[in-house]
Amino acid sequence: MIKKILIANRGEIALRIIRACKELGIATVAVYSEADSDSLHVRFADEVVKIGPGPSNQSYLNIPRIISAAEITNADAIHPGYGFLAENAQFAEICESCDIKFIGPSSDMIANMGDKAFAKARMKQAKVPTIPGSDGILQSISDALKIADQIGYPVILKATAGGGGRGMRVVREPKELERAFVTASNEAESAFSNPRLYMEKFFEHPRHIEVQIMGDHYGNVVALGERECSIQRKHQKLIEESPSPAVDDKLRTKLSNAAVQGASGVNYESAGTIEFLLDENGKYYFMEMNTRIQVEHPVTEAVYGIDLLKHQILLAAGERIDNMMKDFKMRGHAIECRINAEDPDKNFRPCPGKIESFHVPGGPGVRVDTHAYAQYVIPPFYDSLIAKVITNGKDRSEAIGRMRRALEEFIIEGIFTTIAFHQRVLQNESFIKGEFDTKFIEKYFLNRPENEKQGEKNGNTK
Ligand code: MV4
Repeated sequence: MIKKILIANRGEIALRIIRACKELGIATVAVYSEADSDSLHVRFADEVVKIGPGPSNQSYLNIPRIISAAEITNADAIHPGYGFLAENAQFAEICESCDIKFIGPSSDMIANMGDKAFAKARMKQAKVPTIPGSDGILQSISDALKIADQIGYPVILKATAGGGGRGMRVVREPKELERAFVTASNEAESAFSNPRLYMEKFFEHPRHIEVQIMGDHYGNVVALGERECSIQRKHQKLIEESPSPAVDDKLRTKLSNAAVQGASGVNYESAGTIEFLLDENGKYYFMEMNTRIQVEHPVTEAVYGIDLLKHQILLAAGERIDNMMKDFKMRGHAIECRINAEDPDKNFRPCPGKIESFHVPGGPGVRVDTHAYAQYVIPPFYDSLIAKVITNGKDRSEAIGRMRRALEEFIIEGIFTTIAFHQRVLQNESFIKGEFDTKFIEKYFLNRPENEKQGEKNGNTK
């Protein structure tokens, strides 16, 4: 059994992990940077270790300091949360060799799924539908031209070491391909020290839908429904919901079976996510697998009435799926709005600083995950997520109504936030109808002059 967990993270997710540990009777160790002394994860942990200055590479990304903190405090496991070291195969491997349980899949699994072309090949082997494209890595520009010719333009070049939208180039005609190949490859080399690319047919208006899966150490995998993640800006998700308005029971069964088949096929254990692209005709294709607990996990928790963090920890301790996750059923609808310390009128520029007043919404069907409070100072070194508001209700319309009401109650003074922006999205007719794709925010809410008419019609009057 796991007795003490070190949380190698900060912010709301560190607090979320501490909460799960407390309910399981597991002791907690928080690590923190000099910029985070006043953060709530430091206040609520049983033990704390200061690991370095504010910048992440000297603190939350500093592997030796985190491992030392685990050894000093005798922690028997590390939870990496999301971001930072959560999908760093080398970190997981070091934990393994130090006999510290990394709460997540094996380092080999992280490395394999982190290689996007390889992950895709494994899913194809497991008979999960994949997007037409190259079989693995593109060997040369002439190879790329030949494959693009076969699948037809437009195509997209993706860095195999990328993911989450980094290192991609859309190519619409053969004459653009060489340049795109060279720039994408150079970008991938400097960002990930790996220039290798693969190619796919490019879909213009896809939805991004992901399936939550949980796997135990004995080969059992379950799927916990889908999350609709199409409402995003520059690959940063803004709103997620479950179920997806585009997924009916029949499609859900197909997506879930595909996700279980894929995850079982690679012998996946721990919490994970299979990302699918859903096209305009309702066809779905594997895109990427994420080997971590995700920011948006609460919408799945809300519709299933379960605690994914607790289950992830229990799975790491060797618990069996069938002992703990029997008879769960999706019920109602849940939505999450990510509240960022950003100014939507200034291109979502981050605005760290002091929160003067802070009042959190409540009432039926409302959950707020946050590490912030009145007088808290948001440090400039990290991402700008300050709170997640999750509402649920008997159906989508009740969940949306509750979200509007909750955001009205949410008072944050002293900094700019994305709350008002969310309120505008929640009033948009297409959003309300559930008719949107990954281009939605660009289409209605980014201040492009040609959008002005459409924008006004949809309440975008700022
Ligand atoms: C695509 C795609 C269209 N066709 N792949 C974005 C995140 C990463 N997981 C993969 N992504 C996409 N992959 C094919 N074959 C559209 C996206 C995509 C996107 C691409 C470029 C610019 C913005 C985008 C926003 C959402 C999804």
